[in-house]
Amino acid sequence: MLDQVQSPISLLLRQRAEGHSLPAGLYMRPDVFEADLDVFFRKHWIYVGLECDVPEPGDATVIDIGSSSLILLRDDDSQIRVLHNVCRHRGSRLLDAGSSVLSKLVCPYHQWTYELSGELIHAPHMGKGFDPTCHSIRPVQFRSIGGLIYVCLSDNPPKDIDTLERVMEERLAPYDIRNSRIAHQTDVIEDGNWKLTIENNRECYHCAGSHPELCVSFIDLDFGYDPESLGEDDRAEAEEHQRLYAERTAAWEAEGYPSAAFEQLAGNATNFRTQRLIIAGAGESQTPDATAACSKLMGAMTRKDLGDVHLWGHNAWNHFMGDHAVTVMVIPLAPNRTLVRTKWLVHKDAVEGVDYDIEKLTSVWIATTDQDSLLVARSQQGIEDPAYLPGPYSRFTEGQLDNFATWYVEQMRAHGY
Ligand code: 3BY
Ligand code: FES
Ligand code: FE
Repeated sequence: MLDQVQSPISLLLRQRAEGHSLPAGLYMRPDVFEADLDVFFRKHWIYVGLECDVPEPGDATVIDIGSSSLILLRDDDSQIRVLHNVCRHRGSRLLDAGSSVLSKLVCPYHQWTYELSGELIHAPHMGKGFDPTCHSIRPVQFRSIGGLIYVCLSDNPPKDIDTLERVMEERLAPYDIRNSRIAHQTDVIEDGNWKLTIENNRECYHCAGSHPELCVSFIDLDFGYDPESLGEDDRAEAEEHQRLYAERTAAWEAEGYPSAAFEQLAGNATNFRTQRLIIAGAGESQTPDATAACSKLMGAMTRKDLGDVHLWGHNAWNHFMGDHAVTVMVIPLAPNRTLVRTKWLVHKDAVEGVDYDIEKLTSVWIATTDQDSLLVARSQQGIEDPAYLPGPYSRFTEGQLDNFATWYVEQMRAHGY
């Protein structure tokens, strides 16, 4: 029997029906995966880490994205640098995966030696005509936005990163993320396509059924609801929450804390949305009882009642609260494998066992991430079944998924697919 000829990616993109999830091939084909890496992880700005990943001069950490490998480091002058993990002699990787402390970058192959700035200072036996100044390690374009490191691997990065910078520097300033400390980190590898990880994060339709721990502190109403399908009591509660949102947002803004939703979700732009969310129950933090986990508040914060500054992009989601922050980066590993790296941040002087209990700090998002990981794997399995047909998004609770799928298709087309 002849092998079936694969349809071009462009046909899959054309087959996507408005308001519906994507055709199966877009979640599973290796050629689509390579195209995704090129468009969304090379040509767009992506979130890759934090200044506080490398708190001291000489600290370095490696971040792999597809066939690219980046070194995030702090140089001798305490400046953040992002360099390609590629030697300028014959291309050897300079550093292995993980974190290290360095005084110089020495290539393991022939010992070319670089300053932490990337400057080549030692290249034996290269002769008189050799100019080391032409062989610095290639820098990566990056921005530190409130201490969050965004990179773009293209020579022509979208300019509107300025908007993200303007909006988020102000919102993040009181939290002083640059000088916070990573109290805990987890890597979860989800058995699903990266778009399913992001889609899953952009709705809370599944929260009531899957996230008992998160639901103590998380109010999903801003994700929309269908008034027709709610009973009288639930409708009254929903309307009360909407009223509360309007009231709290206005009050926070009047006190000088930008809180209203700001989003940029269309066009050849850095895809992001931010809003200060109300924390439910005790109202302080995403912990098992919604009270603060850390008694030393973030940065210069003096209040625990400033909700949760939520920020998400196409490979990240973050929650900045009075006592701690949770920041998540998503990196595709294969068509059906995705790395979800979560970091819990506290004030740099907060001491475990004294100022916070690590279990209370981390348990909600550890549980939520494990639950989401199972949901993503189930979606991937169902989508790989030949019986799968793209299904309708709820226009009340899944509007952000429709936005994402639409943006995805438009961006693929804009980049020639
Ligand atoms: O909080 C988040 O990051 C997302 C939004 C709604 C569901 N999910 C938990
Ligand atoms: Fe790095 Fe030769 S490849 S020194
Ligand atoms: Fe979830």
